[in-house]
Amino acid sequence: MTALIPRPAMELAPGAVHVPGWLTPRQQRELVAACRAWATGPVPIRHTRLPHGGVMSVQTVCIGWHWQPYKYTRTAGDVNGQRVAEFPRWMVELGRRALLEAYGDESTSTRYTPDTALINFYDGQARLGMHQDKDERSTAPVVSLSIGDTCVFRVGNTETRTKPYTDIELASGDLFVFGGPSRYIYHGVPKVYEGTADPVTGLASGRLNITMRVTGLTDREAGR
Ligand SMILES: O=C(O)CCC(=O)C(=O)O
Repeated sequence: MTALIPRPAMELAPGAVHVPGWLTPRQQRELVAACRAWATGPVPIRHTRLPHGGVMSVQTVCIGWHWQPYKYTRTAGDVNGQRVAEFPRWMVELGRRALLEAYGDESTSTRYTPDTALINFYDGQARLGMHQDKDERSTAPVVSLSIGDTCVFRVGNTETRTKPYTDIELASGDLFVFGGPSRYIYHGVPKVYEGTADPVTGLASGRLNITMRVTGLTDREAGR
């Protein structure tokens, strides 16, 4: 067996922190099992339809709040009209631990209460173009967890979807947090390295990415 070389945590820009290998194999397996269940319903995983035609190559299922370009609702009007699954308490705790790991700030992490997660599945051909996560009313950090195939994750700037950017690899178990001055960085996934997943996670192929966010919305404001 080849010895794994530990990869150090790295701050790519103020507030944008990459923590390689943060999730244990067991946690990855549990997350894969949970995501597999959410992918079946109440709102099944789908290729999101874009407003001007076309569909995203990534498949997405949401919990807590349903995202579609460019809004959050409790029910999935663009899929089957059902209310999305609840955002579980254990996921809030996981988000808090992730934030503590990335920023080392106890008071910020204990107040962090994500209420939605976008769960993306990438097969070998799927990509995600450069975009900002800006449909949330809250400016709280985004916590991203990766499982399965390694990908190239493009970390851009807050002004433009083009250069300057830095390409890093996100492997199975990696944590990436972006908040503070980096909350609105453009980012994307230009490549997935097919077949690099370790089946020990329960994901035989493809890449799973979970981004936890704080919508800052209430049911009344969202109208549902
Ligand atoms: O797959 C990733 O690592 C990023 C996902 C992402 O940017 C998003 O869901 O908005």
